[in-house]
Amino acid sequence: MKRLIATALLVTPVFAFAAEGDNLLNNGSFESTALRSGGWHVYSGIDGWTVGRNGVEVRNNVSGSAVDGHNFVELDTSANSSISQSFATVAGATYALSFSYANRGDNRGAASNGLGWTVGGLTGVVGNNTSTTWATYSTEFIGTGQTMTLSFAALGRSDSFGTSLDGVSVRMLSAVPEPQSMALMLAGLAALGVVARRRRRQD
Ligand SMILES: [Ca+2]
Ligand SMILES: [Ca+2]
Repeated sequence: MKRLIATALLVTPVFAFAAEGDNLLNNGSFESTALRSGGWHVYSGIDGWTVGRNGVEVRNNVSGSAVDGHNFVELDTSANSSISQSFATVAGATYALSFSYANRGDNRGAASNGLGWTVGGLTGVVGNNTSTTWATYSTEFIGTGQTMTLSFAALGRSDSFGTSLDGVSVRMLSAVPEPQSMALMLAGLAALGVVARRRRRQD
């Protein structure tokens, strides 16, 4: 019986679909914009992202260094702005959101800084301080089965100095088992139970 339980435990993970998927976001590290090192520019549009009214400032190792690749962005451009990106989801699947943020060395104080984020009814604020060290924020959310949207917005005083953002990713952590697979798994476990009962009777 112990061996049967061990077998069941070995078999079960096959049906758990535990695998970290690719980044579902396009241009999550903001590398698709060609900028010379030390260059920066405010764009009304960049690959992958829907850009807010005041644009998005892409920087290549100026007023800070990218945490991933060469480029990163700031959303307090000439004034507070925002970016968002939508992606398809599987109902009930678990997704991991991760991104890095830091304040520029010449920041204008905590009241000028801060980055708000939102996805699927979850929301949060990071960077509303004076730290210039990149920090990574991670959380998980559940897919609705519909297209979901991840948004970032500059918070704090709108004064052209704000919190930097880089390395944004959304990955599927685990999908819900397909009904067929679930039926197969239950049938397998039931079969193991029958064998175990037979063995007990024989014992
Ligand atoms: Ca980057
Ligand atoms: Ca600001």
